[in-house]
Amino acid sequence: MVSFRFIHAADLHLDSPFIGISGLDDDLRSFIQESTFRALERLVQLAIGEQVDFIVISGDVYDSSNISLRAQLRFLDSLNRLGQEGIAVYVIHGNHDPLDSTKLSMTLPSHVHVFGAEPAAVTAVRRSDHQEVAVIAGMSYPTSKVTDNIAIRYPAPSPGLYHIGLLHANVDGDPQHETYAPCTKKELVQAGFHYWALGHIHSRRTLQESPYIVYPGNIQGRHVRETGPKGCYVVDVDGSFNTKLSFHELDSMRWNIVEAPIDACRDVDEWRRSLESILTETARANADRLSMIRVRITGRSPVHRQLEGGHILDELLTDLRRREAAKGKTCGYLGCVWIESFSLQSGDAIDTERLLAEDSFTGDLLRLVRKEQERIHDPDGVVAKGLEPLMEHAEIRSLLDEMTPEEMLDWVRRAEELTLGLLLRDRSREEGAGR
Ligand SMILES: [Mn+2]
Repeated sequence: MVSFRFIHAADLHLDSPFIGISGLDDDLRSFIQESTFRALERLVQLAIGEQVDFIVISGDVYDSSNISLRAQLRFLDSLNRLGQEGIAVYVIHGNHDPLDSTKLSMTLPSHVHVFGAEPAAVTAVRRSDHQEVAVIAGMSYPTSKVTDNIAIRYPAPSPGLYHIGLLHANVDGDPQHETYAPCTKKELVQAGFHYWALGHIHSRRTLQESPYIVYPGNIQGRHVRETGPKGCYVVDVDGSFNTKLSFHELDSMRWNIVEAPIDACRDVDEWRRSLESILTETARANADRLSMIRVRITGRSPVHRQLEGGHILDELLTDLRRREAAKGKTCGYLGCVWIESFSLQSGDAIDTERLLAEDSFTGDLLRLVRKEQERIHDPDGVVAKGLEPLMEHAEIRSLLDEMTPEEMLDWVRRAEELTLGLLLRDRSREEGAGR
């Protein structure tokens, strides 16, 4: 048996439209819309630089089943360049780009193998001497909704070669993602493959190391719920099938959530300066990419009241963006820090622990709110009941459905903060009047 090297990538989501990011000018918008292609470009360069024998792509090459010609041509161009280097490419399609997608039918070069709608296996060879090194099994989604367990239908491994399974699936039913091609980790282990090259879940995770069961994550984060480095794995397999993975970043724009606490700040300007130093630090640590940032304003101090009322945050946001947009035009946006939004989660200088223990209307209310925060998804809870009328509107419903539990919780916390503010203001007035 001989050693070889391959790249495992997934979820390229080429030509993601990046809608819903506000405040962008045309230049910055096109930089961002180019980012999935730039990540593909970096993937090609990595494959050539690392001299890999082949690449496997585990589904969702394209973002939408209405595939743009632009995305198809850019992908084809990359494939051709890999072909010139003798690097074979094995592809499955997933729920975003199933086989029945609308696209121009194109003849793909012979070094590219796209798996069909039934599980099948092909043999991969080493680039330098054409020795057979691996058996690659896979299946593309025929339509966007594959709800049966396809992994158990993959061809059984034969002795001798290293076995790689390409699978676009939700393994062990991660509730945060749509359940397509459901299967369990146990079933994958029992299949007898050496490496399950997964796609679908966009956060990078290794479910198991023996055999390897790996989600490399997508190659470019697309929104604030896809934070952190994005890229692919270079996988080295030695003559005894020992497998070694190394992660390589491919993203040119990275999503971050940073905290900017107000606790230690006496006034807004002091907080603004602390924010500036956070942004400077982020820029320094991310000199070769654009940083997209959601700033979570946390902590308790009188600064909260100033940030909440008026237009301070709006105006600060406009100014910081204007500055970065100007800088970006000279440096091509690499090293720039763009604030996606401020998320105000701070509060007044209130002792909530004391209020929670208090026998009063405010105490009762606070205890109720805390209880409801814990059962935020309970259909009988106050939050779900309160949202019921909104859920009857299709568009609002789809927006609400997209919210993460954390975002939902942020709303409730904010409601708590606003209510407490009003109640305590009234209380201090009454106390003032009674004196
Ligand atoms: Mn995907």
